[in-house]
Amino acid sequence: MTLFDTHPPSAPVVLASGAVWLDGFALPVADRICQQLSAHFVSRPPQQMMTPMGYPMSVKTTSMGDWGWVGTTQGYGYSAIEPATGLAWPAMTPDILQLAANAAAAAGYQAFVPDSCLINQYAVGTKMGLHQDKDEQDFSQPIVSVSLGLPATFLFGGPRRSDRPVKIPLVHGDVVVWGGASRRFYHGVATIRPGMHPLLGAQRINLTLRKAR
Ligand SMILES: O=C(O)CCC(=O)C(=O)O
Ligand SMILES: [Mn+2]
Repeated sequence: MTLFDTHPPSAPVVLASGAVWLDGFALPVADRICQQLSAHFVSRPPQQMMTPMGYPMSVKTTSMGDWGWVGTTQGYGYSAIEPATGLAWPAMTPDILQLAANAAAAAGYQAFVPDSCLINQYAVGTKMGLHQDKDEQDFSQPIVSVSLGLPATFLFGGPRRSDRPVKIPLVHGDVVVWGGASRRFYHGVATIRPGMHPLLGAQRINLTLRKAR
């Protein structure tokens, strides 16, 4: 099922209990955040993490904050150190922290203070399979997911992998927040189609903000 044939919807869209799509919520700060990301990429270029099965993930990732999400053949989890450089992750920028708190509040989650910002870089032709975010310690905290650059079809399912996902057409500046009853719902991203974004070119960038510890 496709939720909407045309973008944008007129108001925040409830996707499931505890899950909200905030259309264009990040637009006022998107330019600034894109500049901050390109500065971050100079010293911390996104890397292909590994799956436990020993395959490289198609999406490249880097992080900001106290904890960075890492994938190795030993498994998935959070690390205070970037594996490629042996360095601590740079702090989250104030703009990103504020956007996360504001989006969470708009979705009904007050006082959200993430300690991890995973930055996913999708080239054309890459995707992210259905999965649950379950490496965090406190599932009472929501997830804030910011989309920048090329459009993507976000797949938002249910508590079981077999639950049929809804297809959400995300564009630059959209934010999805999920928590509460849907905190561990399966989700993923369909293959990114060719295109050219005026600010970011032929890529999509996703920020996934979480409280890891
Ligand atoms: O790119 C997205 O929109 C989702 C990313 C995601 O689910 C993840 O990194 O866990
Ligand atoms: Mn996820």
